[in-house]
Amino acid sequence: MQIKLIQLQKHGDERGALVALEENKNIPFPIKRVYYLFGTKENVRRGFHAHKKLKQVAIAVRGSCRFLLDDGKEKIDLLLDNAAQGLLIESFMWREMYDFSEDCVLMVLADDFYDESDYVRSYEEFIQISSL
Ligand code: T46
Repeated sequence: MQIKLIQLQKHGDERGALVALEENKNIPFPIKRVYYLFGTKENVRRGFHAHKKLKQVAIAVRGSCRFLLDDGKEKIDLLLDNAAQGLLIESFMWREMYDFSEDCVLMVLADDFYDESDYVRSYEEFIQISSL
């Protein structure tokens, strides 16, 4: 499985750093929604779903967390701990997020609005569909 980590250009100077996110440029889709997770409690694991169509880019803009990505054949576990790095999560990828640092702010850019019918929340169903 190929995982794409997007290296975001960091504009830094003596004042600090700035990263710009632009649709269809460094973010490879039109951005329709942005949400962020923060204040995640210790030992919490989130996600446990795949999306039928949705594509997203996740950025740990502060702190760190781990992602488990599973395409139904292979699992990849990675650490997000760099505000200048975006993890591209393609559609039909099972994801779990865990090991959130206390200060973690995980920002996610999505190519569509929130739609519960796009979620596959049963792992058995995910494996069944991904093996078709
Ligand atoms: C994903 C991972 C990385 C909304 O009302 N609007 C939204 O845009 C989102 C994302 C969620 N919600 C509501 C639905 C639930 O009542 O917020 C609540 C928590 O959502 P959920 O349990 O789906 O959160 P996670 O952390 O398991 O998953 C989220 C995203 O839902 C998902 O698309 O890929 O973060």
